[in-house]
Amino acid sequence: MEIELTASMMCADYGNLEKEVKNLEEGGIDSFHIDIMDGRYVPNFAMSLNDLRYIASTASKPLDVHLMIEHPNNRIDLFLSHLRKKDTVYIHPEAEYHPSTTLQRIINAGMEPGIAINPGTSVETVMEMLRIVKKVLVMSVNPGNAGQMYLPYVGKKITKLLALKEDMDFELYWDGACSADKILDFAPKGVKGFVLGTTLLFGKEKTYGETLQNIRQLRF
Ligand code: S6P
Ligand code: MG
Repeated sequence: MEIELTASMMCADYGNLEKEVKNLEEGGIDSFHIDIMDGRYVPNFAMSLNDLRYIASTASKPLDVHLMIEHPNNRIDLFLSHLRKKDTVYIHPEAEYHPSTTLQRIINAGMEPGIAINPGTSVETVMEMLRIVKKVLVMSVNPGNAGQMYLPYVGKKITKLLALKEDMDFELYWDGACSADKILDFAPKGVKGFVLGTTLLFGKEKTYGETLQNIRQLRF
């Protein structure tokens, strides 16, 4: 079973960002997760446009841009102009009056559109958008910070989404407090990819290559 592993770059060492990107790519990462925050939609500022621009200029693997900002439609071109066709842009439907318009702009620009679903957001409220996107990012922590605890009630929602994914033609991705036991549990059920942060990848004794290899050797 092939799973996609994405590095949450807000957890990287900013004093050595070029080296971090290089080590992650050499270690076998599949993509770079860029957490853009505005201090309004979420109570934090993590990464912003210049961080995205720098990583886009130095990385050869795709970017996975997670917009945690209010009304992304107002400023989406700023982000899209630095991205490539293989990159993904996730929006939070609650942050926009007309989220399907924003998703269409991402599609028109040639990028992959996605929606991010907060722990407190039900599947029913995003149902129509599941037909528009190919990627759904399920938040297993509240958006805003790395290093939080997994919220167990999200598991039931993942089960619901897994039952819909074939018919509605999307893949499911996991964001937040991702540990090896979560990958062992949810990858066989059909979760396609996992965002790796402080729980499993960053700030550890092991090199990125060792950690990523260990994950890929997990027996499902
Ligand atoms: C949270 C953000 C996530 C975190 C990631 C960090 O707002 O969207 O992408 O960066 O969850 O991973 P961890 O293992 O520290 O929770
Ligand atoms: Mg994220």
